[in-house]
Amino acid sequence: MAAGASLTDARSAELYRRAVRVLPGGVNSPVRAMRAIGRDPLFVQRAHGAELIDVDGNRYVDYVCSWGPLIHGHAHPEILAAIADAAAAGTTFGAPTAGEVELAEEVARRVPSVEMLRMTSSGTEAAMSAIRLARAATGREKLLKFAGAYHGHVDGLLAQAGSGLATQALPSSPGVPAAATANTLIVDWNDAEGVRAATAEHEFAAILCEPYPANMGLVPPAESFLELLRERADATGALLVFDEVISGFRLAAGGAQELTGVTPDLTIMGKVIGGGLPAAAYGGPRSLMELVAPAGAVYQAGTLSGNPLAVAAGLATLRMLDDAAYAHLAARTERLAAGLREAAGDRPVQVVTAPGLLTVFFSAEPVRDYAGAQACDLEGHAAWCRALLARGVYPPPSQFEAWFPSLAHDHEHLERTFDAAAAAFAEVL
Ligand code: KE4
Repeated sequence: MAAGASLTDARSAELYRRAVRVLPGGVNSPVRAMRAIGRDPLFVQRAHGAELIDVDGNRYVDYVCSWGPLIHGHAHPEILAAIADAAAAGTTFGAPTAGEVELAEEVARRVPSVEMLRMTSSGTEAAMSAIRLARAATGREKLLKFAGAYHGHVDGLLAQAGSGLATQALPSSPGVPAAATANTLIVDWNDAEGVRAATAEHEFAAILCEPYPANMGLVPPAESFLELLRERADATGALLVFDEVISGFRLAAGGAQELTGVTPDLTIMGKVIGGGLPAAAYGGPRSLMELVAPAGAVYQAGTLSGNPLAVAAGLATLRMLDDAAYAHLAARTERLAAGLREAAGDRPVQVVTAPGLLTVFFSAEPVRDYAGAQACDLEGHAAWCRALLARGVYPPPSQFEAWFPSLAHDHEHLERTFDAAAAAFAEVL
């Protein structure tokens, strides 16, 4: 697609007209609607490797990659073959399979703090269940989370900060009863004093965080911040819960807890673990996980939990993630960041990166927390994303998300990205 070319999106537009009559906002998950960047969604026809092709035949270098699962890119032949082989043996049994044991053993090898896990079909379910387990294990009810962190759409986590520091949170969505968030308290990310005050005042069942938050855009933990969470959890009898749905198996083989050396009590996993099919999990030491039914009394269940096709895709995905893959992904992400910084020149933009993750904040100042992300030039970011789409690059359509480069993004994909980014910056800033 020539630089500056506008998108031909007639087929997407026609599908969207039909979609909004039968799907809320025309989509099955809000961010896909592209409302945050001021355009209607593009409907995907197919994808392979780092490339996405929409129903109008427009080709894109894809940096959403289904929001993280596709660390090997789209339609990887080994993953497709694993899914096909599993499907030939049946799609679901409602009974245990060897694959579920193998996947749990594979995860335990990569994430030593996860001696045992329970699979679910979504990250939301895994987060909800991990919180229930933490409450059962501690006999406490209160939960500390961080502003801007997203852990799925369970009622108690659809919460916004209360009126004052360390006061009970308020629902952030209609339909969430005040009672559901009354035990949730919210502190700003990277606010050490806020954490100290909240954990001095309240007895928490859990301190829950994305160790490398990517749902306010990518905002890495400040120096020693995760260590502080570990120390406050130990000092007060709370469990430290890492939501590694995004960071897990991406930042490193063992996720953020390997990269930082800070070990949580429970880990929430998703995305990569299912290799692009619906799968997630929560896990930790046997002493905690054996409280979960039927070993213990904490009830949690799921018809398709540990689905054989998702397990096959997850196993194929993890088994290809060796040290060389992580080194390659980290180097590729750094190259992407460097090229985007060069394309931005001296414009008020912050390119933040971690292995396999990146965010371009439209901000003159570094972003340290959710308020900083909210203060970005959201209109400028939206215009830049629209300009990237018109030039064949598909960025995450929100300032509060991360780019997900994959092992399929090669030199040519990055060069196309840099050319489009430079032209888009010139157009909007
Ligand atoms: P799911 O229920 O969507 O499988 O997982 C929820 C979840 C939990 N924890 C973290 C850290 C997450 O990022 C997510 C979901 N991530 C979003 C993207 N930021 C999924 C995209 C969407 O909602 O459509």
